[in-house]
Amino acid sequence: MVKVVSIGEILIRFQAPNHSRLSQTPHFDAYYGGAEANVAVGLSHLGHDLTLLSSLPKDHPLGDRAVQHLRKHSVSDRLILRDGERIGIYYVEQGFSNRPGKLVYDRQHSSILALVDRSIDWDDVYLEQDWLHLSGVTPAIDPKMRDFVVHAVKEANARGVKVSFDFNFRSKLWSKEEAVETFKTLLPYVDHCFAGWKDFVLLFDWEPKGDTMLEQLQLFYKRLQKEYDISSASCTNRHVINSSRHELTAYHFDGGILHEGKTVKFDVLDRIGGGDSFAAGVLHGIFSDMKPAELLDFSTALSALNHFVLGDNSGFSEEEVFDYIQNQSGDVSR
Ligand code: KDG
Repeated sequence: MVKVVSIGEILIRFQAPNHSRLSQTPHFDAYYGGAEANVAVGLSHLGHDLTLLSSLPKDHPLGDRAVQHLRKHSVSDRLILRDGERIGIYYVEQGFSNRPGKLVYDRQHSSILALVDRSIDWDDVYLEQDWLHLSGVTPAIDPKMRDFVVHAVKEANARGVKVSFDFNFRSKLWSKEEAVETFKTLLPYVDHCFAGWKDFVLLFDWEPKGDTMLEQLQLFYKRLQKEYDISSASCTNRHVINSSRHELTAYHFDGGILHEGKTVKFDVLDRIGGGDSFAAGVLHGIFSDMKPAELLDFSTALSALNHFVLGDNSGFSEEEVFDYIQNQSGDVSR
């Protein structure tokens, strides 16, 4: 069991049910999400000890409900401040066939910004912790969060706490230039990075060299290793056949070698949080000393499973993931 702190915002997703349109729906389904909280939930179900550092509004029923969400998944709320103005929300309209979905954020002035004004006791945050997980969503929320996140990774490094970072670029929250500047500041403190060469092409105006995806990724990860001393990295390459059928191949770079997973095709009920489940699967593989092939099978399967469940996080155990890898018939055992 590894002790992990994750830093990020818990958001409520209000989704127009049954593929109805946001502009027309008479009611919404509600789910609790947030990229880093999703990874925390995923890792907790895989047997690790998780704590989320965040803030939620005080004396607020939805803030209370978000705390219950963490507790239900055995993620510690020890580092959840009850402060700040409001809970962040996002609205989702699901696509169907070739009609694309829609996502609208409503998260300005949300409670997580209260973290910036507090003096955080980093000795307490990282007390007996092994690992910190972060993503590019948190520094994107507000310019004030950037320094906070950089400070958090430096404090982790100073205490020998390992750091994983998922680029998770959200173009609706910040510009490419802002993201690149922040990522370049953060990367030297990161041990494991979740990013693909497509992120590099988009964000760093990188000219891909090499003919195949594998060659391009290999060059990209070598560069991450050389310039930022990243020891391992992973990503998925997703091919969207249509909104309800996807194809996924995962890659993992470790010890200077790039490993490619098996390509899997699967039906999609809800794709949100699939990347966070992949990240939880990879981290679990690293924590459990899985060989690269097993780590890739495991994290790809966990990501696929997340697509079969409504909601941002799904909470599968290690046993359930291995069962799924061995028996993908979809039959119920009685
Ligand atoms: O990765 C899933 C997240 O994107 C979702 O839970 C909401 O954190 C979120 C965001 O900022 O998009």
